[in-house]
Amino acid sequence: MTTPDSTMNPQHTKYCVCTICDIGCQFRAVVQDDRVVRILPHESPALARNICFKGTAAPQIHNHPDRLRVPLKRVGARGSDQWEEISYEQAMDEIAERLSTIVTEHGPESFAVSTSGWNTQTTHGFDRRFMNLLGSPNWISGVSLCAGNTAAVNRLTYGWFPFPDLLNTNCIVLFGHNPRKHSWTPLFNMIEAARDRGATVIVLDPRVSEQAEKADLHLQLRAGTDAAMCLGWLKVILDEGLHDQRFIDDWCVGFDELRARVDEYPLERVEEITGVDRELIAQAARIYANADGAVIPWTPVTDQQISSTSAIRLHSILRAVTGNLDVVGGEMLNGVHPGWRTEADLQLHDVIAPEQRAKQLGYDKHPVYTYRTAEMLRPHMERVWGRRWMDQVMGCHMANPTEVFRAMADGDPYPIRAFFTLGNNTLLSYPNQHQVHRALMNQELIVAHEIFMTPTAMLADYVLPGDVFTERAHIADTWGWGNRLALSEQVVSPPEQASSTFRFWTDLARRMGFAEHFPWDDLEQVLDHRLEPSGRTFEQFASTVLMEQAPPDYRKYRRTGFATPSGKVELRSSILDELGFDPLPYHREGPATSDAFPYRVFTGVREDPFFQTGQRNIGVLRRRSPSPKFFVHPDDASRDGLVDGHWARLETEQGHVVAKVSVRSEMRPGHVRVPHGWWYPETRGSIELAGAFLSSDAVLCSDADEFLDHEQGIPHFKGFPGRLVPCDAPAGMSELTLGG
Ligand SMILES: Nc1nc2c(c(=O)[nH]1)N[C@H]1C(S)=C(S)[C@@H](COP(=O)(O)OP(=O)(O)OC[C@H]3O[C@@H](n4cnc5c(=O)[nH]c(N)nc54)[C@H](O)[C@@H]3O)O[C@H]1N2
Ligand SMILES: Nc1nc2c(c(=O)[nH]1)N[C@H]1C(S)=C(S)[C@@H](COP(=O)(O)OP(=O)(O)OC[C@H]3O[C@@H](n4cnc5c(=O)[nH]c(N)nc54)[C@H](O)[C@@H]3O)O[C@H]1N2
Ligand code: SF4
Ligand SMILES: [Mo]
Repeated sequence: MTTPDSTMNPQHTKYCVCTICDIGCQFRAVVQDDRVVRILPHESPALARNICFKGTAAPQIHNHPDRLRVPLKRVGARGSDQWEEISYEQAMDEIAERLSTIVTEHGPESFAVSTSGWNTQTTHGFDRRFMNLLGSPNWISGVSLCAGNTAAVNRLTYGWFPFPDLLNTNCIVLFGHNPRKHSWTPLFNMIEAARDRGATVIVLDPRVSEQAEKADLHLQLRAGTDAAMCLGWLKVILDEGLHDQRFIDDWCVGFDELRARVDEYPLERVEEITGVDRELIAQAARIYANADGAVIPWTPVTDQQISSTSAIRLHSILRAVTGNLDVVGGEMLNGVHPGWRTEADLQLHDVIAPEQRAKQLGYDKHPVYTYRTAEMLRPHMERVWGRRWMDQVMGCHMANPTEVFRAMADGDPYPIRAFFTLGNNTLLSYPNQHQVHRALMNQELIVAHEIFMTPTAMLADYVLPGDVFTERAHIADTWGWGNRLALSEQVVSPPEQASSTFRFWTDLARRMGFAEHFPWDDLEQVLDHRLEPSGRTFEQFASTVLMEQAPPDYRKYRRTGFATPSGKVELRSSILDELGFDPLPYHREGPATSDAFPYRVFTGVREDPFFQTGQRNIGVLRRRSPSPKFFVHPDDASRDGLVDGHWARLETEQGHVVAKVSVRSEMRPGHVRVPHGWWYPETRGSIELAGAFLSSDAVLCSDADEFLDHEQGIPHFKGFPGRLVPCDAPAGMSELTLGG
């Protein structure tokens, strides 16, 4: 008897780098008849555990019946989700023509792009390249709220964004950061290994998170008070002489001024602000400062709060004054792989005219994350790192998202009329969703490059179907942050007319007069170009390397100095000073709670089955977490009549959303967690924009000036005032019946 299998072609296996989330595990894809049938762990025992159940669901995601396969053109009113199928060539011709008209009429700055870049893998270098040739500085990204802004702020202090040496460290400090078995698995595995080796783990979190539960010390601080906590740690460290005086004398500037600022934060004050016992604060600071090699890994919680710039700077300052910079077990200033051209090297930032750069929205008001600061750092970056425009974690010099959405919605200070979104669910991915919606509704041209029909794509004029990571060749380089290169092979063909963002930008650029700057015909040619400094082609790389990393080179600053104006670690930032901001770190209290809005609301606690706004349509994942949840403490729940498993409405001055109540003793009383990224793909066609406004945290978060960090213009997601009331399930919700 013939089994169905024996009639098929044999299976084969290749290596890919997963982009379902942004940590990029390398694993094996098993292929049969041009289809990924299964995902297997890495063969190397060191890497085999770096895989989660989202990664193994790649076949269900990539082969899902909802995958977009052909270009779509809007036929009904914007957002009505009515489309006609058109050819890729027609779509590209029309997009090029319409964009040219808008740019001619309103100037190149009237064109904005939003992308995150890690899932499309090829977007980032090429979109900026195109925009720089065109003359538009208005590029924004989700990394403005996640690591990209940490990178930019770290550079103010010591000219680079370091990578924690988790393999050798003796102490790990997690500010909220909570990697788990199915959330940033490789990082979770590294923390577990360090713990097994005897490293101390300190967690600061208003909740008893998974990491807090296992920690040696847990400081259950009030949300949004991380900067004050760091100032308290510094107070202990400096008062007790636990700092590295020699490193400070030789390599830091501004120590006396820092000391004076730190003295404004005695532990009584820090205890009052953070709600953590002063003895516990002192104990944690001592453990960190006394460890022989300690790290404060990057965390999103300080990227998303009102004192973000100060809090991130305080992490940098703690690293420096305790002598943990560029040492074994500390924070490594690696630079990039010497045999590799980064995305920044593709971007052509010297081509855009300086006066166009200065039109970047945010350049005047919130400059730290814009071209303005990057221009100030340029000679120092070149001196130390050999690159004028280093774009660590995808975006160190972008427009301020809030200002971009205001310009799109209201034409203030100038109109933005065309908006492209690639691999980003823009509507749900920034604060003030109602404003983002108005901004999108007010555009003449929106193009979305997507793999699924998201609420954002529903608002577009053209939706172009994207390929996925198994359908294109790539070398993953930790987005310009680390110096590791990992091979990702194309294993199957993309469906019908789906293609990469590289193809999109190239085809658009060639239609708009920039052909000579887009000479590469396919991704392998691009990879040949990027590998050229190493003397290898992509084919040679792919046949010899799965993953490689340049060897560590500690204390390089002794040869080069730091990439700051003084060449030293700037405890007092000369750049912040020149920009007119406080050059020393401080704590700023978020908007106060009141009788009307008694809770401190924070967004986050990522859910294992989903990455950000994605995968709510993938049955095998959604069944693990069918509905969004608010977390509240039992005392708060009983006072407010909230019942576990029942629906409630969370209201802020900005708006309201619904989710199910999850009563949890792990929560700090008075706090409520709202999840990020919820919409309901199963309601497409019955609820407007597939329920994009029902449960999305972005509806609640304000981007009014009093909610923004001064220096970067980052919104306060960690502890804004809100109230919870019981309510009925939202109307029109169908029974969950999802394929895949
Ligand atoms: N309100 C609010 N905003 C936030 C956050 C928050 O907590 N609240 N979190 C912030 C954080 S931490 C981050 S990292 C960012 C994340 O921002 P993003 O990384 O942009 O994540 P999403 O907004 O979910 O959008 C990703 C989209 O890419 C699509 N996609 C996936 N793979 C591919 C591909 O290969 N090609 C193409 N073309 N598309 C693909 C998915 O279908 C999905 O719609 O958001 C930030 N924004
Ligand atoms: N499965 C899965 N894994 C993911 C993601 C995903 O979407 N799904 N997303 C990835 C991405 S892009 C990111 S950025 C990371 C984010 O993942 P994490 O770094 O773990 O961040 P969150 O899950 O948002 O929240 C972490 C903790 O911060 C605490 N917290 C809230 N407010 C504060 C505060 O003000 N201060 C302090 N110190 N703590 C606070 C919360 O209680 C929570 O326990 O996860 C990554 N991993
Ligand atoms: S943690 Fe999971 S989703 Fe993220 S890259 Fe690894 S396998 Fe993919
Ligand atoms: Mo993130």
